[in-house]
Formats: sequence, C-alpha cells, structure tokens
Amino acid sequence: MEYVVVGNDQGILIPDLARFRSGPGRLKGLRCIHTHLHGEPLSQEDLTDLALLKLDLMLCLGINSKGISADLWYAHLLPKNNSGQPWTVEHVPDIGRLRFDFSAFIIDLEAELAKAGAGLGMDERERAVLVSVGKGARREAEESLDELKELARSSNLLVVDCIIQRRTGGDARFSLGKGKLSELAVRSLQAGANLLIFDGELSPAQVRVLTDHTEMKIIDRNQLILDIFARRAITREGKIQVELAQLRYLLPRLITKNTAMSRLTGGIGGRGPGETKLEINRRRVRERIVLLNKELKEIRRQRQERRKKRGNRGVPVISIVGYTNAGKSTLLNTFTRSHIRVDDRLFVTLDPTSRRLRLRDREVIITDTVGFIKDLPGDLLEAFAATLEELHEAELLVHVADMSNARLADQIESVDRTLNSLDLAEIPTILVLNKCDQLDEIQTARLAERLGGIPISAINPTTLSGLRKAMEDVIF
Ligand SMILES: Nc1nc2c(ncn2[C@@H]2O[C@H](COP(=O)(O)OP(=O)(O)OP(=O)(O)O)[C@@H](O)[C@H]2O)c(=O)[nH]1
Ligand SMILES: [Mg+2]
Repeated sequence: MEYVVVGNDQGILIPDLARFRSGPGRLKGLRCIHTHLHGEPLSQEDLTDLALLKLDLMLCLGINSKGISADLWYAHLLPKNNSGQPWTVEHVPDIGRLRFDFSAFIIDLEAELAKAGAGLGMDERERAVLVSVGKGARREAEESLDELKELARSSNLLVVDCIIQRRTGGDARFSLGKGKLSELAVRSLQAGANLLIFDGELSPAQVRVLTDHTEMKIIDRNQLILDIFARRAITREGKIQVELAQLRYLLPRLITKNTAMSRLTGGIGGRGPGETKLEINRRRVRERIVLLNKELKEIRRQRQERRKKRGNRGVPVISIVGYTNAGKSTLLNTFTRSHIRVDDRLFVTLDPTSRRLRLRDREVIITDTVGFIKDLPGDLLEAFAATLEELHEAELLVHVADMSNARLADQIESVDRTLNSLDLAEIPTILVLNKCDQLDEIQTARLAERLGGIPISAINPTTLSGLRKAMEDVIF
C-alpha cells in the first residue's frame, strides 16, 4: 500500500508515525519531495529533518524561470562510516536524467543499518544511547556517564553509544539545538538504538523540546533510577513508594506529543484538542497520587505500631547504610548467616530487612536498607521517607563504602550528604571500607588511614573482627 501526503506552500502535515515501522535500522518509509522556487539546493533544515524524522529520502526540485523543473537534489542517510558523514547529497541537473531504483536502494540501506545496529547478533535488550550535555569538566562528565552505564545495565538495557557534549560560554541552562538533536538522532539510528538517556535531570521544558523534534523515547537519569526501583520493588509498600515517586516526577512532564503537526515548517497550528486530553491525564495522575498516599499512610501506621512493640524491648538497633552496590547486604549476610539477595547491580535491595545479631553475648538488631546514589531524586527520597525513618531509631550506623571503586571519595561524600539531609548526622557512625580483597595491603592501609575507615571484605568473615569490636565499643 502506498500513501501520499500532500502539503501546500505553507508546510506539510505529517501524521504521527511514532509507532509506524520503528525498529532498529528502520527508516520511516517516507520520502519528502518538495520544490525550491529559487533554484537553491537542499538546506541545512532539510537535512536536519531528514535525520530527525528518519525519512527515506529528502528531495528538492528546482524550478527554472519558465516554471519548468530544472536541477534536483536528493539526500539520504548513511550507515555508520569512516568519514563520519551521516548523509549524502546527490545533484542531478535534469529530472529526466534521474535513473535510480530507489525502492531497491532503500531495502539495501535498511539492511545495512540493521546490521550495524545488531552488532553482536541477537540481543533482545532495548538499545540505548547515553548523552551528557552540560558545562562541567569533561572528566566529571565521563565519571558520571560511567555510573549512568551501570544504571542502564542494572535496568537491563544495552548501551550502544555515549555522547558527551561540553558547552563553554555563559549559558548555564543547556539547550539542545535542532542541529545537535539531529546528530543524536543519526547516531542513534546508526547504532540501532531507540532510547536516549540524558545524564542529569531534564526540565519539563526540555522534555517538550526534545519530544517535539524526535520520535525517540527520551528519559533522564532520574527516570532511569525510578525504572530500576520499579523493577525491584517487591512489597506493597515498596511498590507504592516507587509509583508515587514516578507519578510525582511525571506530572509536570506530561505533555502532548506534537507529532501530528507540521514539523517541516516548525509546527504551525497549536496543541488544540490535545490540551483537554492532557488535562484528563493530569487529573487521573493526581487522583492516583491521592489514593496511593492514603494507602501508604495506613501501611505506615501499622509499621509504626510494629516498631513501637520492638522499641519497648530495648534491643539496640544497628543500621547498615551506604552507596548502592557497596556490599551492605553481603555484610548483613555474613554477620548473620542470612541469604538476602546480593548482586553486582545497582539498587538490588529496596525493602529493609532486619536480623538478630549477638554482640558480646547480647542481642542487637541489624538492618539493611536501600542504597544511596549521588543526586538521589528528591521525589524518591520523599517517597522512601517512611522506610528511611527507621534509621532514626538506630544507635549506630555502619556506613559501608566500596574501596575498590574509583569514585570512592565521591560516594562517601554523597552518602554523608544524604544522611545529613535525612537528619541522621548526629547518630554515631562507623565508616567501613569494603572489598579490601580487591586491593593490595599497602593501598588498603593507605586508604584506611586517609579516610579513617575500617577495611573489611564482607565476603570473608575473618576480616570482620575489627569492625565487630568497633561496633561493640559504641553499643556497650
Ligand atoms: N570482591 C568483593 N566483592 C564483594 C564484597 N562484598 C560484596 N561484594 C560484591 O559486591 C556486589 C554488591 O553487593 P551487595 O551486598 O548486593 O551490595 P549492596 O550494598 O547491598 O547493594 P544494593 O542493595 O544494590 O544497594 C555483589 O556482587 C557482591 O558479591 C567484597 O568484600 N569483595
Ligand atoms: Mg543490598
């Protein structure tokens, strides 16, 4: 079946094609043919649209002084190549001389794009391109992207490309121009990706600009973290907390997608009927937030009652805190011979777990809880307030850090900052440097001295005696 969409001299209305032929390496199956009345070749704007809309072809036809067609130019996208050029432009002096089996050509091109995208073969995972845009130092951006990669991996995504763009100059807000966006679109297409993940937080205005110009799925770091939490939540309380955080984050970012509007002329028209639908969506979200809050309140009440009972018995509580993936659950397992789930992924533990532990012949309760991360989304922190509230009852915090991690110092600082913001800085804290088995003795001793922490290897019980003694000294 073939369709023809006809525009006028003002522009052309392209229907919403977001779900149409979208797969790795697929182009839109759409050729844009238009006239340039002054004999000028394809403009930068034409080429940008070619990339953003993943068109099969962008063609412009010149008209000579007698109104008869003269020169024509056409452009199409290219698979990944050495020149780095995302498209090629051809010039044909006379339409009568255009000999080109375009259908056959486009089939070949799509096959090549798909091949480049498929890379390692049959991988069912969603393919993502990570993007860092901002003003900070390049090194910081790279480190932050490393963590974003781990987050993506923890969310079961395949990272196929990373793009870092540094901005110099006065503009503190980053803005992504159409040109940069089209480069992102082409690189994503060439890598067979359909998901762009921005490091940092996208404001509602930025989300609007991005979704207006591309048909790719676009999320930011916070949404990725929320997604991981959503996958991991097991208990009713955990699930409600995560959903609440997601809805709160989503609400200001709910926008109608402007796809049915002319994009080739910069979006004439308006958001007309979409607006009302948007309001309905917003209202639904608000209603759901009220409902979930009610349910959460009831769960919190029950939780408080349980806590009161436990509190009456006067058993001291020790809480394990720390950056995600530092080895908190492993430490609890080794101390109490338990089998909480442990994995080399971020945010494996969401729901708090408590176990009994004997210290100097007396019983204490040791708890493991959700890990922290730099710039933990505020909505998430708020949603988890009830879970984290239990930390206030602790007589001692054991702060577990991963000493084999290149970002150790930053991670310790992030955790300290989070503890501060939760008003927990007053509780006595022992800093534990975990995974000392990954370093040699000299490195371990040096780091332990510099940071004032106790080195351990949570997988090896014989390394825990120093920590045990330090815990006893604080508790008794
Ligand atoms: N080499 C080494 N690996 C360790 C050590 N302790 C923990 N690990 C590993 O580090 C990874 C994370 O451990 P977890 O105990 O799940 O970490 P966590 O702090 O509970 O992480 P989240 O619950 O995801 O926040 C796992 O693959 C563990 O096997 C250690 O002392 N040495
Ligand atoms: Mg854990």
